[in-house]
Amino acid sequence: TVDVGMIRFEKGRIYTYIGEVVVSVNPYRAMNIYGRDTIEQYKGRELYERPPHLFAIADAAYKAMKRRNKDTCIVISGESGAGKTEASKYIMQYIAAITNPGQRAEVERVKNMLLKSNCVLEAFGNAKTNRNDNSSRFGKYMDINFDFKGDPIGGHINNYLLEKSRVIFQQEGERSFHSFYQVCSSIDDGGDFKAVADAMKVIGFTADELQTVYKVLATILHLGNLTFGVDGDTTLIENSKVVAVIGDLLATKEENVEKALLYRTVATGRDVIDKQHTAQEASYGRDALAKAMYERMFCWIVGRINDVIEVKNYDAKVHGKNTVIGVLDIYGFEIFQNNSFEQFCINYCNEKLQQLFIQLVLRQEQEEYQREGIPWKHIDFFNNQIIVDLVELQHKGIFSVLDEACMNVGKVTDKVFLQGLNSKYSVVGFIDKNKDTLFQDFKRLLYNSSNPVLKVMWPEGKLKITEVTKRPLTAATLFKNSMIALVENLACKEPYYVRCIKPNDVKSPLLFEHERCRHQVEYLGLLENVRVRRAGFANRQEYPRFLQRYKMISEFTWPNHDLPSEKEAVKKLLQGCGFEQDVAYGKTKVFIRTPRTLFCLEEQRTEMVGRIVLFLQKVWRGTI
Ligand code: AOV
Ligand code: MG
Repeated sequence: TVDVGMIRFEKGRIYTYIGEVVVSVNPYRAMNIYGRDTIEQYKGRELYERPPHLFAIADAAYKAMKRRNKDTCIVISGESGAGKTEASKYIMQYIAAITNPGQRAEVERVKNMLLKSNCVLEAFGNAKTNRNDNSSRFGKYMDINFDFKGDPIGGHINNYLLEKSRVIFQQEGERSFHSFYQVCSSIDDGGDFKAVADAMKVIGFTADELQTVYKVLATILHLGNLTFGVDGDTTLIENSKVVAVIGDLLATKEENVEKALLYRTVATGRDVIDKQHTAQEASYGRDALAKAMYERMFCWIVGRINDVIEVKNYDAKVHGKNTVIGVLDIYGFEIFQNNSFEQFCINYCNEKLQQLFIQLVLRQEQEEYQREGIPWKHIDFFNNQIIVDLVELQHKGIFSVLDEACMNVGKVTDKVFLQGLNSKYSVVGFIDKNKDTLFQDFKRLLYNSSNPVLKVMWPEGKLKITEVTKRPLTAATLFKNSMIALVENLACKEPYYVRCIKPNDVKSPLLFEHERCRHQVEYLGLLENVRVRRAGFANRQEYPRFLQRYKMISEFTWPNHDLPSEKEAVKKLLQGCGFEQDVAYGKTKVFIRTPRTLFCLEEQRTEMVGRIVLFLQKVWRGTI
């Protein structure tokens, strides 16, 4: 399998099928295979009629949605830098290109918004890591809604856990989110600044909203310069000029900023007092503020995009159900020098999706054979359910242990957590990151800003100190719940898979590291995937479609057949060609065991088509 992958990679054939799963190897160079002409070649075609391509899977998902009125989803997985985000963009471009033949203005508007949203979300949610220069630091699931004609009429984006700690800390060789460099116009980010600003304007962000975004970015940068000291019993801000600047940016008084940074208001019984932070607490608060402001702004941006792209004026009673294609592009599996809470969540997310892949690919296959009345023998899988359980099981799972550790205020530290958790991860910061505390004072500060855009980002700041009692859910619990909901959502759609492989660690278009690829093939479960397909049938096609395509290769079916059904006609055709041993006949589909048979059929077809054309030309010229 891996050797085949290598040969294909070296020939620039970056896509390969395992059944209906597309395996994609990152080429690390611009490929001339995404243009208009290629799109035309795949439009409306069946999977095996053209060389493997992302477009074919996008088309399959689209056709299933349109023909059978089914919700479908395209799940893109693979480790960091393997090419998921690029794939998701090509898929969206393809869908945009093949829809709306009538050029309806409203549909064009929606398509434009959906495509433009990518650039905005990448600016704010992606960053350079040591594995990928444009690494997604958030998970993204986008629904595209279609009307009864099969044209996009809207969409919705769900975002998952942004790696906000990047705002205050990056490992060596990494950067913060692209957006910061874009506003500072450093390196080659200056040009992107304009592109992102333009995209935001097109989407409908107002000038005030854009200004607020820049102000939040600037505030976060200034917060990074803020240092605290002590003078006797008093904690103080060492560079108080920065506070004035922040006050300005946040449209609030300088002294309010200072107070929120140095004190927290606590309710003791009925009394409300101001308690001074230690310098350490103040630094913690400053960092929490920077992270929270960024995360909140990111979610707000997603929300604003959703406002604009959400389906409007669609009456299901008149037009029938609007159907959906979901595209999932998450942060891929990653291991760094130091791995923390974020890597733990990201990798858990990948395990969760792997579990879904195992269940669905096996289930789909089994169901299909059952439905079609074809005998099936079970194939064993490595089931990663134990890993998922280890993380998410109630009471016993790592997330539960972590939550428990976080409940025991004061007593439990990261070290205590580690005692119950002998893992490869550095647990430093797990407790804090899971609790994800932001002092209420900051929420009130931002809510009370006279900048209305900033204010809407912080609605809970209107609560009085005595009203805030509920213990918020921890970051891990929120993430776990969102992953469970995501998987449930995907499971009720018809799934299509893209499995991305990263050929090397040096971003080279020339290097196919055998061992590295073998490892990915293994942990992605592709070997089992191949085994299941081999035990079963590589290809299946509905009888009418099959007949339509290959009828010219048999005297029994060309130009017409006189058999009682299309199924009988297909049988006769295949018997006549000597492929009887390699096929099985289901209720509605013919199953072909080896791809070889299919290629033979294709070859014969091509030859016959050539002969027919030649014949017709002769007839035309009157030489016959
Ligand atoms: P990822 O989404 O899988 O990683 P990307 O899609 O960002 O990975 O791909 C990483 C880089 O590989 C891109 O920036 C391109 O330079 C290159 N690349 C990927 N696919 C192609 C392609 N089809 N053609 C040409 N170049 C490509 V992460 O978000 O880090 O998990 O979290
Ligand atoms: Mg990505």
